[in-house]
Amino acid sequence: MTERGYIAAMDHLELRDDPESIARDLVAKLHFELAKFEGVATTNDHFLALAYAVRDRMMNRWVHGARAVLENKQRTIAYLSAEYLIGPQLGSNVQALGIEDEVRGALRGLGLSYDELVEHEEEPGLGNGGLGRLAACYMDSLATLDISAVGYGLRYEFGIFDQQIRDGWQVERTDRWLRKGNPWEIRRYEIEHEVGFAGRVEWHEGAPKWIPDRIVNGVPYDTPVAGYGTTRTNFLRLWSASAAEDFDLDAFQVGEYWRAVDAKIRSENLTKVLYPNDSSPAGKQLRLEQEYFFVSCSLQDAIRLLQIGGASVRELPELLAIQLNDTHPALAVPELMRLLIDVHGLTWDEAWAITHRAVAYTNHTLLPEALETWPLPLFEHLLPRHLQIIFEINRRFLDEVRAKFPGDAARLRRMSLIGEDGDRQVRMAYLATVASHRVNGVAELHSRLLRETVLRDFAELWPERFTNVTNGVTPRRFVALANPKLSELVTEAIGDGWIRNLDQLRELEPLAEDRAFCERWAKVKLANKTALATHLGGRFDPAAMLDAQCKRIHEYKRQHLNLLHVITLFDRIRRGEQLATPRTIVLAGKAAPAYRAAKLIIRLAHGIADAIDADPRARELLRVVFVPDFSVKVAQRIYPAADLSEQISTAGMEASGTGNMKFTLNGALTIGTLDGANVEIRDAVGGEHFFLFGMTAEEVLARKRAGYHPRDVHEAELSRALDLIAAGTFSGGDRDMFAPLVWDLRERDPFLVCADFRAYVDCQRRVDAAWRVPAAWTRSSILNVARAGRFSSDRSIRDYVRLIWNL
Ligand code: NBG
Repeated sequence: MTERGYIAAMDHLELRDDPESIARDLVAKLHFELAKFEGVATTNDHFLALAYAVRDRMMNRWVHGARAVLENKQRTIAYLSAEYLIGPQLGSNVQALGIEDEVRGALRGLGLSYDELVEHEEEPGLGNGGLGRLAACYMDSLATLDISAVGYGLRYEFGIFDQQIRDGWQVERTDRWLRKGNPWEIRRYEIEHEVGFAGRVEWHEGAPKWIPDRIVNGVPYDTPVAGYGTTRTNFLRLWSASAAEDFDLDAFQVGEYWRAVDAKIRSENLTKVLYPNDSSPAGKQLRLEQEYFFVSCSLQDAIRLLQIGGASVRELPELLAIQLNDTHPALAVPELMRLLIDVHGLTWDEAWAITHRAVAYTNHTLLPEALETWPLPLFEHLLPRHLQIIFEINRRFLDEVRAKFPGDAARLRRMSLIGEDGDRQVRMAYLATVASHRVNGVAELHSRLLRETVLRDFAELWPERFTNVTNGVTPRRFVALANPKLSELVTEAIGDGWIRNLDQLRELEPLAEDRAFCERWAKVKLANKTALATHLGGRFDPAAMLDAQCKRIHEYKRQHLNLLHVITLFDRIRRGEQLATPRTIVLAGKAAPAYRAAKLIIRLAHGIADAIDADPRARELLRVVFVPDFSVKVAQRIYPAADLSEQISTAGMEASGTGNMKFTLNGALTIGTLDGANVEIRDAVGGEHFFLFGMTAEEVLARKRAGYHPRDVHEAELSRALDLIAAGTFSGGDRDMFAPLVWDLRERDPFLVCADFRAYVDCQRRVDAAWRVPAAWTRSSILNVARAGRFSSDRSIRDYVRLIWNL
């Protein structure tokens, strides 16, 4: 095609944003893309047609952004993450384009409802929780801050399971998110990368050559990520596995048709399903295959992009910053080394210098069971060449340690990339740390504990390598989109600059003293609560305090501590105490399918809800509502409605939390421990506007070291609560159902639920008292929002730029 012809044709492609043009385009999509007409078109057809019309309006920007990456004009961030929880896209894309009024107008003209189509969209659940959502917030901020970035990941055919509740139990259902089509993604047919598995390594004239015995192709699907208030549009590039050869011809010829397609099925299984973050990562070959597959595709792709732009691999660190989102992509280290040495012919030292300058690692957990290690035999079988490379990295690394700490054999053993405790394993966090030029935790406390505990030896060796970037959340989705009423009020008061510069919320501070403003603020909250109550079928009174805990169900997050408080309130009511503050306790979250204790906690929440419902006095004052199938979409409904945010993990265990920030930014007050980013939230909003309780991380450690046993906690209300559970009060008389839970709390209590019980319950009394002074509560709510600007993911990304990426 000639450039002249192209430009001339492009001239006619101008898409206008007035309602009439949008309506015309929508109908054209219905007709030309979907082959539907008025009368037979379903809601899904209308949704798809609108999505296509919106996507077209993103294309100009998108093509532009892709060109900037190709032309190597600035350093591009290659964000490597096994999870992206991006949420529904229609609303946020319309928001980024700034055409909501026009789209609403267009739909009105067609007799359709925008809200209904937004509600119709099924979100891609390509992540488990905070980690995946963080990646999505960062993609949003990168685009909004006009930074060139590609988010690399996996296109799971089935994302995180759908949670249903049957008789109070969690039941998992396959998440078939693609079954009605995905209008946002574009498959790139011209790009395909080969990824090898297993086989052997041969040496030719001193050079290693890996001969894999299985090849899987990676094909990319791109999803645009539009910046807000800028034309920058980056993209997510998610890899899907496709068989290298659709048929094994030999097998086909002997008539074994089933065997002919066997290889295809096996290859494509690779990206079938997201791992739902179960207790232990060991023994999961498919997971290791997924991790290698996505890392290899992504690095091959990044190098390809660089070369299209005319650069050589030696320039890689100038043009690319590779960020490892936890250790799931840590195989990027040996894979980049392999590509540079075996494929591009560099020496070890050259390759190592490039890798070290390009790669940085973010740690997201201190929990030992969540730190990835791979059994050596499995690793060697699947990735023989990579294991050689890791051995060589380890040999050189241990030499460095030996030079700095001569004669310290224990230290060498502790730091080795190959763990020797029991069976030998590859330690992925150590591998990532050794290769990276920067390692960060995700909140001040977490980064400190990382340096002092899990990575202590490494921090002693390379103190300058360690840094902190406190997590953040995007105000576009979690305030502007999720909470239009509050956003309107804020914008009316201080203008709309806060959406791109969240520190401007500070200007709300004086308004906390303004009676009229406070009243309007309280009205917005009530309206949001009413909307949630209606959505949930009117199961609670919006005037009651809405107390919410929404996150994955995990013992360290202590949903059971929350439930013990609810039981205590229930018990007090039954014993005739006058409860002055009515509460609705909203719980939401998924339990990993193999995590029995977590599933039992969900069952207990339902048992308590039923017991309260059955008691006429209790149900006047207390309500427990479990909202099933927590997702980004559900979260967007709950945050705006919450009065109280439960952030009650055992201190030292929650790396950061990001739900805590989302609740705060929507005007909820927090009851929380000094854990993760709670510490910084409390510092920011002020201690008098935050309900603090419980042991500190240091106290938790000391208590455990001193030999903690829950038996030593003497709390009458706690004993009563546990007795009620054990007696079958919440299980229709069944004394066995919750026995494991009660036993664990009485005999082990690894998360110190019993030890923190009294402090928690007393703190809840302070919450109740505060709630009874509505004016003061509202004032605190406003000040929480006004002072939480630093929890924008824009600030986090600026920190990454400054401390890690050197853009
Ligand atoms: C999670 C932490 C959260 C944190 C998110 C995002 C993992 C491994 N870690 O506290 O538990 O907010 O990461 O950093 O999912």
